[in-house]
Amino acid sequence: MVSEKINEVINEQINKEFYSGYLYLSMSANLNELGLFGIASWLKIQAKEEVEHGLKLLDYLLERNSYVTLKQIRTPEFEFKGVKSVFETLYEHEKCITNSVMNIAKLAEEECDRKTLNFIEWFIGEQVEEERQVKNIIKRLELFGEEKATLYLIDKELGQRE
Ligand code: OFO
Repeated sequence: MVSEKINEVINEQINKEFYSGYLYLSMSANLNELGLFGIASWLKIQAKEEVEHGLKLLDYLLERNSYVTLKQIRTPEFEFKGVKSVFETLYEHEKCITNSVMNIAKLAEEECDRKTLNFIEWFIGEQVEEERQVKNIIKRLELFGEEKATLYLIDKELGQRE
């Protein structure tokens, strides 16, 4: 069993992962409406990954004979202000998630809970990768601008994600 504190932060993290899924999905639907099908598809795939992260945390609690408390998922706060702004919003969001995951690791370290520490390492690696991916898209949009031709190419490229 994990400690009460770790149990609580993991339950909060489950909620944050499902919220992330909601956020990516709401953006995906919006971009789909605008005709940016490739970026919409990229975002939808990421939404599925976020839900997987939530399930991975949930399974971990069950494996440790701990308690799963599913809290309410809030409505994503998102208003379309351009493609770069979508990824900037996501970058800030992912940085918050990274901090949140780091806090779980810190707590596990303080409590000498090696199992949780090992488990959460995977999430830290995943966050580093996600921040890098999103930042790379922003860099390219900054470099090439948000002209129609650029968006067309980026949309095509991101649409190849499987
Ligand atoms: Fe955004 O990746 Fe989950 O944690």
